[in-house]
Amino acid sequence: MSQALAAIRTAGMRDVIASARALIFDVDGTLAETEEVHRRAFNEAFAVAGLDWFWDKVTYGRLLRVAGGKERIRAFDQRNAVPSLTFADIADLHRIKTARYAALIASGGCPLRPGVRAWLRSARSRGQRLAIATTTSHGNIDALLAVALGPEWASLFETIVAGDDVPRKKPAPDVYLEVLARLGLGPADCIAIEDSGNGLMAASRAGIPALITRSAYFDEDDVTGALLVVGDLSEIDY
Ligand code: XBP
Ligand code: MG
Repeated sequence: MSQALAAIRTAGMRDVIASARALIFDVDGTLAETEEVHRRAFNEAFAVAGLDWFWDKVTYGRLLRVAGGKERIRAFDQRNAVPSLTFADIADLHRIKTARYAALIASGGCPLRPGVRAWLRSARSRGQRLAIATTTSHGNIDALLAVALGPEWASLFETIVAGDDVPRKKPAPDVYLEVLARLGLGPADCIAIEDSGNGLMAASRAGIPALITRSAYFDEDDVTGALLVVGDLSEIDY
């Protein structure tokens, strides 16, 4: 597609997005590039628990196809013929990881991706309703956004649905269906903003058109069917 045509398409899609009654944001990889902080928190939790595990970037990139930190730990443990961790062990390990993630974010923060802050501000000025649909936990969302947006961050979002609020994590549509139910809107009234193939699938299965902002770990994901694909939200003058 020529640059001129791409620009026209982006401008056209901008108006489609601006006409939505609600924008539903994914968190990890979309609002901020958090996965390197998650990976460090996992590795620090393994060390605290006395496990000789270490997830390098290649291993973590593969494991990220499994949505959910607990599910990711279980998938890695099951690579052994005889898994070593019980469900309770995994829950305990994930609690340590979540505490490390909060501490890492509090000490170093993780900045919002380019354009995110402007999009949130513009959407609110248009009267668009904002929501979050994520696989991660409420604690992780608060840790990230309290630093990035200040202590009143939650007042920006009408509803926040996290991974453990619904039976099935992405790519199942559950988090998006729950957001729609809470907002009392139909899927065509909304636009999802995502970074991964799993996220696109979850939104699409809920019937919600999705804009993809490419992120570090999901840059190669197949995102066929997305409304629009951008490197980051600053590419659209919203
Ligand atoms: C991304 C995820 C999460 C994070 C880790 O969520 O799949 O599992 O990688 O967080 P999303 P937890 O892109 O939907 O925001 O360890 O809390 O799962
Ligand atoms: Mg994501």
